[in-house]
Amino acid sequence: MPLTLWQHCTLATLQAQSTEPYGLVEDGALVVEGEHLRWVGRLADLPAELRQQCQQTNDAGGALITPGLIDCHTHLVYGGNRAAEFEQRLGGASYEDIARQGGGIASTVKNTRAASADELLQQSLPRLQQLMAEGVTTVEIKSGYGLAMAHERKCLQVARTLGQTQALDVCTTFLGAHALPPEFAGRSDDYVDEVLHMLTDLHAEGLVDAVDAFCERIAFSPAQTARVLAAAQALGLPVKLHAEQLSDSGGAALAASFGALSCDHLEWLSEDGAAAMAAAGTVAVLLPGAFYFLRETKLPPIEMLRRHGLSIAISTDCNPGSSPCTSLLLMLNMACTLFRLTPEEALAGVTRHAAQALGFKDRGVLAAGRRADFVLWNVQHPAQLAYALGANPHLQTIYKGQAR
Ligand code: DI6
Ligand code: FE
Repeated sequence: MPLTLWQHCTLATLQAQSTEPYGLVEDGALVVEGEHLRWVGRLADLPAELRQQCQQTNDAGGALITPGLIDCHTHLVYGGNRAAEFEQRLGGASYEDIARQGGGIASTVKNTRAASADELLQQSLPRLQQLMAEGVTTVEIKSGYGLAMAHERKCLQVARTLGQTQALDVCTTFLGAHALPPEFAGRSDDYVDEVLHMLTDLHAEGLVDAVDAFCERIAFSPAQTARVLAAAQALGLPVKLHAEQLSDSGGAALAASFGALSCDHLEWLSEDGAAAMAAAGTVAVLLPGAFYFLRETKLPPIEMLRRHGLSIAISTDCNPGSSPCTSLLLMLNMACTLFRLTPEEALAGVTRHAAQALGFKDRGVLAAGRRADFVLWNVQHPAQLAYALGANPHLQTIYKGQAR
């Protein structure tokens, strides 16, 4: 297979074992073989023999190169928008008030059900392209605005179509247990039965890569959540959980007991929850966009996450109600300014740790043998990626070894 050399660049490899911050390598070089990285290091250390085998040499023009960014938690396939609800909230109504009055997620469910697959695709594609314009090469997309077999199927199929037609990897997550649909009002246990039924069928159709639920007082109880996670486990599917976003319901410890890949939000996480996550190797996914957009004041317990040695990932949570956001770079900034993460932690949160939150071992760092997904940036230092607000210093994305 032909080899391609990239030189004249600084590498932020994000390798965990590096002694340099960000795994920085000055005067770096990458050798790409097919869809993978064959060699990563200082140009001066590139073995002459390997250099001779490179049929093509690309000058990166002094760019900073990072791994391709990974957005590990989105709900980007949905119909309509909730700008009117944004106005209501600015007038004083709370997110939970609106949800209880039948707005919130339920209003997006109405619009998502009314949209055809093609309409959903047309509405979702620009959001995906905005993420891609900032170097996203892997994205997770959840269902959860259909809440009935045909509509959950339609949303997951749209997500699959996006992955097949765009130059990035899409992982799907079934979030049937996102909210109670109106036709099941007062019958939440019956709806959980239906969620299990949908999961079985949609999994059999190859539409489900992982399973998530919203464990919250306005959504599903820990006992109901446990039923969903157990069903996923029985099918051999990895699980994730929206946990402790608005209250501490013990969801994180519950998800950890199922070996969850990640628990997400976590503003109200308890010490016991953090300990259970650490023991299970569960990633803590923080969503500063939702914190910001809902004007929350309860910060996720960052020091506690650090003390337990948890991997911290950062994501957009791209959704119409709590985080209508399609900029992972903006999330880097908010993770630092709002949550006091370091820029290095934030960047690891959208690369190495985001890969871990999706169960990928082949990406998220620049290292030999990993996927050749990387981004060239017009910055001198990786902290600049978290520092600037609203800038997009993206130059070029390489996905599976190919310019995108
Ligand atoms: N938590 C969230 O922040 C989103 N879903 C969830 O479980 C919000 C979804 C929405 O408001 O549409
Ligand atoms: Fe979410």
